[in-house]
Amino acid sequence: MGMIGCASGKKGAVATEPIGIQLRRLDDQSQWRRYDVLLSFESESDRVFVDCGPNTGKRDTQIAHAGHGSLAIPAGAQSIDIKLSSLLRGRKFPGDWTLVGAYVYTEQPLTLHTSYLAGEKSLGRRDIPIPARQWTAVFIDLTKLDPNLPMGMMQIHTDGSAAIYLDDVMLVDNRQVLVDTTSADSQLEGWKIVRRGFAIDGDAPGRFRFALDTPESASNGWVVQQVNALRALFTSEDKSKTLCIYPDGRAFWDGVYRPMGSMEQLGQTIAQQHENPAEVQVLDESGKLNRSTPGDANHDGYNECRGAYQLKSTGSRMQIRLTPHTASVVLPVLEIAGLPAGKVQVTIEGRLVDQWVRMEDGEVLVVIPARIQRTTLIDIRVKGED
Ligand SMILES: [Ca+2]
Ligand SMILES: [Ca+2]
Repeated sequence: MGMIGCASGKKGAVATEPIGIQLRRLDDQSQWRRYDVLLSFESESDRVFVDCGPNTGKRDTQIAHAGHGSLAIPAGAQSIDIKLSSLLRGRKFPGDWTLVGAYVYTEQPLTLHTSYLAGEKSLGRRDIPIPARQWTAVFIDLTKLDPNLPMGMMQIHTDGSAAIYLDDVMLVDNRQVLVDTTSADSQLEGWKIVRRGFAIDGDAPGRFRFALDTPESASNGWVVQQVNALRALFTSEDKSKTLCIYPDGRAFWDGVYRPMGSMEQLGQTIAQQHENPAEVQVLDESGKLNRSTPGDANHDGYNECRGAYQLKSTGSRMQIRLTPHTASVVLPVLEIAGLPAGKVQVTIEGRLVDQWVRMEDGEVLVVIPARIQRTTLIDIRVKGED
């Protein structure tokens, strides 16, 4: 098979770099906390840990994900078994590792089916489309693995239509705490959101929990857009889908209010103010209501997808007047663009509010901790440096 010429551009990387750096460069794996390459196929001996049936794999030195070698598995192989129990003998598994997998390369597009096999149990089955001539990550989520199961193997099934190159069999710990305010001693309702394996888990202790699949484990999985002490915003692969969650349990699914937990106290009030948002007036030309944010279906300045009023400041101070259109407005959320850097001070009728965060894009998010029943003045100003 004369595939080598075509693939020359896809060879690993500059040979003098350590493999770890090559891996980081080849894939944007900034979320990984740590990883351990078990098989790099830089030596012949790595081959023995991979069983691909009667047509045994050969070490290839033309195509590599990192370093100089990979394992070339000829067309016709149906199953590629990576013998983790031998590889990891004597080690704790899965321990803190959240993913196990490898990188694969093929000359023709195909779909691989992966799973983890332990005794009679098969777990974490995934179908992974592999594009032609592109090293692709093939990983399995270990976070739901029963630690009492005997150690098994990772199995990759293929229809055998094309040769497959395998490199960098590895363990990964991708656990990432996105926010944890559960121990904060402020008046905020704390929560903790963690990404681990192919899931995002949220916990607002005593109030609600949620679990979201990431795109690796579900075609409509969720991607983190923004997570902070006051809000979490996710989008789905399908760009039109959004999910916005507040630590008090408010949640907006594509702009539809569907709270987490019971929300007995405020649920009905929030549902009403979501349907019929308050009127927001900006005073003294200190800024304006932004009626054109993505997710504001009717361009009234209240963004249904984020459950927040959208404002744009022209200077370091902004005054707004909020008038409920319902019996009361509870915990209104303001999102303010255009404020200069520095510490933000928010007051409502002269009373100081400390529920604000500066987001990555510089916008300021404020949750007004009040029930508003009449026209109310809110003052936002930036005071000096943070
Ligand atoms: Ca290699
Ligand atoms: Ca709107």
